[in-house]
Amino acid sequence: MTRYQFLRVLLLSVLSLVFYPLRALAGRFSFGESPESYSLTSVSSMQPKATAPTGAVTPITSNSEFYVEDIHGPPKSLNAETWRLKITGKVDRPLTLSLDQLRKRPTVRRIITLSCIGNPVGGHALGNAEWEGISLRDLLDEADPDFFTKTLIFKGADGYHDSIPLSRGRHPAALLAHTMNGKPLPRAHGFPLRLLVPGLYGIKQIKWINEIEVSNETHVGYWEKRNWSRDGKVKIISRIDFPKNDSRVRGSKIILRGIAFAGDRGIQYVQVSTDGERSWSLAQLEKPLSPYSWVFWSFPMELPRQGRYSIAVRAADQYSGIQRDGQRDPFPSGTSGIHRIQFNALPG
Ligand SMILES: Nc1nc2c(c(=O)[nH]1)N[C@H]1C(S)=C(S)[C@@H](COP(=O)(O)O)O[C@H]1N2
Ligand SMILES: [Mo]
Repeated sequence: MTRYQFLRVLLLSVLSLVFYPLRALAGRFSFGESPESYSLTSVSSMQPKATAPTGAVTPITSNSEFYVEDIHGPPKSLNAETWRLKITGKVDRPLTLSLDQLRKRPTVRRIITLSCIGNPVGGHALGNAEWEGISLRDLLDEADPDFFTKTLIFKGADGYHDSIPLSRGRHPAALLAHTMNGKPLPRAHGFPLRLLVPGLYGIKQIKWINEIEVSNETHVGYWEKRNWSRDGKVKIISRIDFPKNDSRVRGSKIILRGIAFAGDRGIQYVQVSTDGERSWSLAQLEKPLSPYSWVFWSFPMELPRQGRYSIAVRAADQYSGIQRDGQRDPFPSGTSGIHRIQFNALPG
C-alpha cells in the first residue's frame, strides 16, 4: 500500500462512520428507493443451459461444452465495427475504445472458473477456461476514477447490468476478455468483450459489455432487482463426477473423482464419506491450474461387497473452513449443499 492509498482508506473509513448511520436513519423515513422495497413476489428463476460432458470432466472446459446463461441471448444488433466500449461517470478521463483499439492493447491471460449462482447441487453450470484480454485495473488507472467513487456498473448490449465494488474491479486478475481458450470470444459467451473477475458468480460477469460507469451510488443489478444476492460471492462448491448417480460399476476397487471450487479463496482440502456421513476421509488433490480455478480430487475406494453404496463430498476453502450442508436452494445467494450420490457394485 502506498501512503496515498493508506490515507485514502483512512479518510473513507472515518467518513463512512459518519455517513452510514445517517443514511440508515434516512432509510427509516424512506427517502428514495432502497433495495429492500422490491416485492418478494418478483422472484424469477435463472435457468442456465448446462449438460454434463459425455466423457470425463476435463481441467479446461471447451467453448462448445461451456454452460450458457443470459436473459435474452446475444444481442442481434451488435456490430463489431460500430461497437464501442465506453468508460463513463466519475472519471478524469472518459474513454471510448473500438474493438481494434482494444485488441492492440497489451493482453493478460488468466485461467478462471465461472459458475452460475443458479447452479444446483451437483450441477454443471460451471466451467473453467483460459481467458485473454485487457487488465481491468490498467484501464481504470487510465480513466482515473474520482477519489470518492466506490462502484463499477457494467452494462451489456442486451440490457443486462450489474455492479461490483471498485476495489474488486482493481483485483490484479480481473480482466475484460476478448479471447476464450485461444479463440475469439464466442457470441454466446459475450463477443466482443466480457468481464471476468475472480471470486464472484457469473451473475457479475457481464457479457457484451458496452459501458463501464464509475459511480458513487449503490446500483441495483438486473437479478438483484429480482431478489438475488447483492454481493455474488462464490460459495464452496464440491461435486462427485465419477461414478455417476445411480450407475453400476464393476471391480473390487474404484477411484472416485470430482471437482471443488471456492472462487478466489482456494480449496484447502476435500473430504469424502463412504459410510453415510459418519466419517470423512481426505481426498487427494491435483494442483489447480490457477488460484482462481477449480480443483480436481480423487479417492480410491474398496468395494468389499456387491450392492448399493452412498457417497458424499465436501470441501474447505482457505478461509471459512469446511462446507456446510446449509442452503440447498441456489436462490438467492447460491447453494452450498453437499453433493451425494449412490451407485451399485456388480460382481466381477
Ligand atoms: N450481458 C449479459 N451478461 C451476463 C448475463 C446476461 O444475461 N447478460 N448473465 C450472467 C449470468 S447469470 C451468468 S451465470 C454468466 C454466464 O456466462 P456464460 O454464458 O458465458 O457461461 O453471464 C452473466 N453475464
Ligand atoms: Mo447465472
